[in-house]
Amino acid sequence: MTSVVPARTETEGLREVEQRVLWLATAMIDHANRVRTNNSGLKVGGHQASCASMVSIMTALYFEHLTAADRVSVKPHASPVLHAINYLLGSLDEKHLGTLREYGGIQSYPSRTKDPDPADYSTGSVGIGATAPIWGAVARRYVDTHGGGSGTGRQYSLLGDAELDEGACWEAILDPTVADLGEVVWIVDLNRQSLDRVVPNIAAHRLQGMFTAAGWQVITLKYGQVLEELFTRPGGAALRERIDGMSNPEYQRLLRCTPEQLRDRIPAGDTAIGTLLSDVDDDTLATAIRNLGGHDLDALDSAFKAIDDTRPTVIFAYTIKGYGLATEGHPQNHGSLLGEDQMRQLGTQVGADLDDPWHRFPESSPAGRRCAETASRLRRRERARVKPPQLPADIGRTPSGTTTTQAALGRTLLDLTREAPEAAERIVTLAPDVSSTTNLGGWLNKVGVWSPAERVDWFADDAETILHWRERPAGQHIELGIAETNLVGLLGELGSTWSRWGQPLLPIGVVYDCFLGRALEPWSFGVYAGGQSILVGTPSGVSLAPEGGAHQSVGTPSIGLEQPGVTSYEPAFAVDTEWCLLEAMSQLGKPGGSSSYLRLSTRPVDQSLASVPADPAARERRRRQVVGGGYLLRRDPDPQVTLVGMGALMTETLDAAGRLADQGIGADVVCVTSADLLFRAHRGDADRGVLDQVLPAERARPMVTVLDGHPHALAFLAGVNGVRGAHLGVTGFGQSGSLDDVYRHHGLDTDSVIRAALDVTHS
Ligand SMILES: Cc1ncc(C[n+]2csc(CCOP(=O)(O)OP(=O)(O)O)c2C)c(N)n1
Ligand SMILES: [Mg+2]
Repeated sequence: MTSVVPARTETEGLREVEQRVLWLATAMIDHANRVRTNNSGLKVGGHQASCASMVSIMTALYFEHLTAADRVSVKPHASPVLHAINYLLGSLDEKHLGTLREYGGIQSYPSRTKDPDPADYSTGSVGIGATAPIWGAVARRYVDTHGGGSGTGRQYSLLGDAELDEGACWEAILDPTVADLGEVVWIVDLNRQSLDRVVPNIAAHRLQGMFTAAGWQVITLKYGQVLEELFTRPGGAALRERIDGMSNPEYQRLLRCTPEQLRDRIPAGDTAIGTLLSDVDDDTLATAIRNLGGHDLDALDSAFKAIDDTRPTVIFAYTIKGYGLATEGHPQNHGSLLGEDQMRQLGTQVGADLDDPWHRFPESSPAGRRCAETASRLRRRERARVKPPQLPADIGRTPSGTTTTQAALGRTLLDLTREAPEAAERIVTLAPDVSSTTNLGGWLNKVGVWSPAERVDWFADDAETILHWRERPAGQHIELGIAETNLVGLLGELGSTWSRWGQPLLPIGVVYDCFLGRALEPWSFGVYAGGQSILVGTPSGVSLAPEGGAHQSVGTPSIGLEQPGVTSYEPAFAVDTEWCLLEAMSQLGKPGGSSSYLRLSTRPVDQSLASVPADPAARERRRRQVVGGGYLLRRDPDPQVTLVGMGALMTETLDAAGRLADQGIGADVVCVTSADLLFRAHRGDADRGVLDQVLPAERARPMVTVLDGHPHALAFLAGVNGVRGAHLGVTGFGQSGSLDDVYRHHGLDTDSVIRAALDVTHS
């Protein structure tokens, strides 16, 4: 009979640290669910099994390999493992350990902004946290090539295997910039279980091939040293073949068998395997069958040492969900919790005490020393924060003639390079293959496309090339493939450089407004995680008429109004667009800052419809109203109706007011620039002042609201002064056609506005 030789790591305290991390993570969840008073009767929850499968990986990474310059994204359900490690490293106070999932306590999923201990990336939306370090790496390189200060270091992503089901992962892996990011390391916790099931055919070799094809280094940690040693014995090759060939569920079932059952099931009639196993004692057999590479600290050590930093690396670490716990390998263990007896049994197994669960290692013990050494290795130096640049509130131009809000975006960016060069240097624009169609061409020609290394522009001498694609490290536009999830992933990270490296950027991403929905969840998650950015949806609505129904956005004004952490604007005129953009930019890159969404249009609008006051004080008053949410654009001496328009439909709104006046029906006209800000004022979340100016109570009249989007977004305005309202907008999918055709189709043309006004005034 043979037994297991103690590994190097056991003599250096690492094994003890690993066991304590397992204990602390499990006990934190136990405390939250079983010990802490719970008056609501609602399940608190937590994921002991998901934690257990990541414990060895994180112990080996943090306590042996990580450096202070590295950053780590931890899979959502392993947050207690991160807290346990931070506690052992002295960066989380004991008082927090009993607060998991409590109001104001440590978070269910790692949170950069809410947890009291360091979490480099927020995770929780599977696939998004996993890809964040890729965008963190790009953002860091961008900062490095624009003044520096961000340093170097690996960007680790510790992800669950089922996260690879998410398209976000593959969108990111396939982006052409990513294959050059040697600092990116993904470690896949390959426990072959997702939330509901043991994944029958995870086909690791197929995944490996996909990463290889994308230019990644692939390292696979399948078996641990105990099994590897058995494979070298007579019958070992057959044993390996047998285990390799097993389905995942069959393997998982073995984890719940007695040694006697194992001796019966594993050989499956193969006498060589039977003989081999008969030479192994029960304990070794039980250890061997669960001896996977992702739980072998020495194997993990070798894998980390094998990472070459010339290209991204993925380590497939085979693990067992619930490793070391009574729930180990059970198909439904995702959310299952140990009972008191099982906790006591775990305590005995790992040398911990349920009645004194947060006990620390003595400082002089090998484990205590390892914790202290690791803490000192991982200590980060404080970074001084550069203040966001000074931005003008008003560049001072007054656009005339006919133009679009989309054109105003490009114009304003270009103007800033002349009028506020220091601020302009902090702007970085991003597009998922739509720079030219969203009017960024002029800006791109001026600032160039960003690339970590200079690239030859083979069309530089082609006189017929209007858009110059100069790729260089000083460039300020980042071009991505057509992947909106990547766009907002990078947007969030560029919007976090102020907090990570002390370098504020002003990131502006453009997307066709109809694809905002696709970008929304990851963008929202990025905003939740602290990224501050501007997202521009353009062109929008049905006003891109001939483009047709496939490209028309309907619900985005409501989305903008409802999205937390974001202020949304939908200006109608060029100068209003400039002011809103400058206001949005002034909110970026600082503690307490926020993001914005601008909904723009390609609809040409006569700028004289909203002539800007010439007097500087009156102009400034208008600007303040514009960035505050809206302004009273037309005052009738004897108003009978209030017409409220937004964005592209101001032309029809004003036209209707003129024709109503011709019929003797006076109409005030309000131009809304931000339904979001007006709603906040209406609700009492912001100063009501803007509403007193936009909809003064003494001028309250029946109201018609008009926008190129779902009418619901402006309908609340009738409630400001409690007037009767009619609400025009888009409620169905659309058609291609001329602007007139399309507006008529949706009941947004001037005639429809007039009819609605007559209806509400009972004229
Ligand atoms: C976008 C998204 N969809 C669904 C979920 C719910 N969810 C959380 S974890 C999980 C399964 C994760 O499995 P895996 O990544 O393999 O983690 P592990 O087995 O380590 O728990 C699911 C479906 C989520 N958090 N985010
Ligand atoms: Mg899994």
